Amino acid sequence: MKITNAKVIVCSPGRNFVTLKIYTDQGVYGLGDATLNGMEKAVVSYLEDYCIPSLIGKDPRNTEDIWQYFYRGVYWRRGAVSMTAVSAIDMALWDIKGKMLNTPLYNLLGGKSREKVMVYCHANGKDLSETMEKVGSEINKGFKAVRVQSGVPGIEHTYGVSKDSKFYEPAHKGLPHEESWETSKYLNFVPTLFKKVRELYGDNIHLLHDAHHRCSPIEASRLAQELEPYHLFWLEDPVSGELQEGLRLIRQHSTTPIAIGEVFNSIYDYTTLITEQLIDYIRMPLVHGGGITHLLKVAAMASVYQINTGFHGATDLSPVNLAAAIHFNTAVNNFGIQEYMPHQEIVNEVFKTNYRFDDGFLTIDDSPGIGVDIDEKAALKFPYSMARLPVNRKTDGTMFNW
Ligand code: KDG
Ligand code: MG
Repeated sequence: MKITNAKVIVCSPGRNFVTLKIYTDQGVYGLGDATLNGMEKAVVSYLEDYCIPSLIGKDPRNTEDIWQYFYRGVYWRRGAVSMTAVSAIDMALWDIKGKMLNTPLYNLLGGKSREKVMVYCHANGKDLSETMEKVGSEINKGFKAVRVQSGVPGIEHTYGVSKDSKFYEPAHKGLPHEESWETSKYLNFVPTLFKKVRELYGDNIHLLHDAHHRCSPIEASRLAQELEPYHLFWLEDPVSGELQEGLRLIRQHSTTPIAIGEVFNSIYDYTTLITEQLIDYIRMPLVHGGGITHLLKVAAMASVYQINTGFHGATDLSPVNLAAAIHFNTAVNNFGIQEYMPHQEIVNEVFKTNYRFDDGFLTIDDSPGIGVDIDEKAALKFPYSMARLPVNRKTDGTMFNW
């Protein structure tokens, strides 16, 4: 069996998505998500100019060898752009494998460990009272776990708060726009936010929060400690991922569970954090973390240390990634939770999906492979539209983490 061709499809039904389609001499094709928010074209170029020419003629069943070819075989390894390309290739090959064997992807990953996967949604509002309303409406939709973000008094922009009340989309058309930030105001406010949620909605709902890389280790330690009475499911990205030692300080001060790694792209980003048990959840998604082949290894390593998965699943990860993640989450023993931000309706004009949300859980049907298809004609109606993630400055103008 041979790979005969591959192409990259870029479309923008409401937001940009990059999809890799790999063709074989058996008439079966596979799809992989290659979307890297705000850097889409860099991945397109890496795939088209460097990867696809080397893929042609390879046997698509050799997922391990092809993964190693594009990772170990490459001198300039890792990095978000190249690992997103590797992820897309890997995902598409597993899709082909499932289709060839006429079985859903989860059967190739160990079969079902569970029937459905718990997801968390986002609730956010411009202030405390709007956020409380949103939490209530998400609980009414059946969600068992809610990520709570709120506008902070005295700060102009806060991560995770929608400009319009329907959905949260951090990328803006054109060049990056600038946001402003003050950590001290944020730190003073967040414990009040969670106190209020627990007062209004009780203890039977899982609560999550994303600090989005904006605290120093000692600030994050204070936040994690002050949130302890509200028993968070997790505190996400309390410090920036590069500073792994920072997680040690947080651990020394708090029992709030920690999730990290939506911007990671290799097992080497995780080895210290896993083996020293400095974290509780793996955020690195299939689309940026080397695909199924690599995440199976990361999840296996994490499982030894009783660390669970909690994959990134914002709307900038395409339905192909989400479906692949549901298969993965259905199969691995140490599944924790899956982030779920439903895509806009218009996305369904391009992607034909095979998953279903019901009462706080996602399930996947038995279509072979990943089970998502792309309507290329429909995709043509939505050409790429330049959009970038924001940049962030402290209120005195100092460049900061977004
Ligand atoms: O493109 C960036 C977003 O995916 C990211 O900011 C979302 O932090 C995020 C999350 O936890 O969903
Ligand atoms: Mg996040």
